[in-house]
Amino acid sequence: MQIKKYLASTLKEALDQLKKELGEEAVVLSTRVVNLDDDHGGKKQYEVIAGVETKATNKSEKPRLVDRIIGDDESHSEKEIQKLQEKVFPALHIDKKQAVKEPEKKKVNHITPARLKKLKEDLLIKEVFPSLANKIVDHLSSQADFIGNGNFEDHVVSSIASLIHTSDFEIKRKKSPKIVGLVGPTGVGKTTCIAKLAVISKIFHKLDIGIISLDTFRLGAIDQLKIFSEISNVDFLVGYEAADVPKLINKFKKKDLIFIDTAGRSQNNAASLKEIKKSLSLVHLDELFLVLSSTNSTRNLLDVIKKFHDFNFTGLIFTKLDEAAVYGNLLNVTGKVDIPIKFLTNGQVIPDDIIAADPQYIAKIIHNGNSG
Ligand SMILES: Nc1nc2c(ncn2[C@@H]2O[C@H](COP(=O)(O)OP(=O)(O)O)[C@@H](O)[C@H]2O)c(=O)[nH]1
Ligand SMILES: [Mg+2]
Repeated sequence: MQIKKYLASTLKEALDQLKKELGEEAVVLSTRVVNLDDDHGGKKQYEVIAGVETKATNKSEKPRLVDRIIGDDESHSEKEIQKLQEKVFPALHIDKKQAVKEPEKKKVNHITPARLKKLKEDLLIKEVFPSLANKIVDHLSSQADFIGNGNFEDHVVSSIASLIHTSDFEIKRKKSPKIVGLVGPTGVGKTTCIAKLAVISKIFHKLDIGIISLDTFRLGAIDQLKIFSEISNVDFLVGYEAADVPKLINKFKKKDLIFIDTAGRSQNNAASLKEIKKSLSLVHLDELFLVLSSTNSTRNLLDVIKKFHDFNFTGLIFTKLDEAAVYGNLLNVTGKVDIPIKFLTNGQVIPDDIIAADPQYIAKIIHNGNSG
């Protein structure tokens, strides 16, 4: 469309002028009375804006709205045309605005539903509880803006780690010895764990260590510790009944750290558990660790936890990580009980095969299935 503005002292004059120039097909787009400033005589004038359809220019078959208006009539300022456009073609104006709008940057979402579905399936294979797998997936969805293609795995590990409760084992030397007891089912690795912790505390932290064994039930249990104490030069005492325990602790009153090893009795033997509990109740324990084998299913672990509940244990030790195939049970258990994991053991070698529990490490082995 060719658009032109006409100014005349009468409306008729203006219309005649535009018809002469634009032809009979010209359409009046707007009329108004304008007061010319003093430089132009200060008189009233009629302003008529009219337009006429033109054939497409050779610039392009279908010129854009802006080209059509601005390109065809240089006598109009761009601003004027803009105003006119808004007034006369409100609908087109909106179209134009939309047409020149910055194309919205497409947000690249790296955590696609398919990827999250695959992650959830993977977590279920690792024997993570469905409710916790959902929690992890939901957490990742809520973090979508921060997750790129390269850091997805890191976010998965962090998300799992955020659900794992661990705490450090304090081994500062104090006036009175720190007393630590270990309880748990038969053969999970309590004695081996004490041997590892005793050697590390003695050799690396230069602490004076004492071990008290209350395991007079299993054949050879005392010999096992006796040989160890001879080799490692760690003092070792045996308690045969509950009443012995305070006396033995008293004998070790100059020590920095005392470990109490308990009988490896079945958690289904309520009488023997009661006996162990009675022995431990006669001394003030700074910490009591429940030792669990990571090769056990979540259900079995939760059953053990239930049976040992009355012991008021303060930390968990997961053993035999080297023998487990999946580690979802570690997450499930810490998700159920608000007790921190203290240590993990991953082999029989004393003292090498023990590590302080760390949420990121545990999350990694849950996700990758590798305790290496
Ligand atoms: N593979 C593996 N074996 C372990 C680990 N911890 C302990 N054991 C072994 O498990 C068996 C029982 O360990 P023990 O300390 O006597 O268990 P307790 O009855 O709980 O005192 C022994 O043969 C240990 O060498 C571990 O982390 N990995
Ligand atoms: Mg033992």
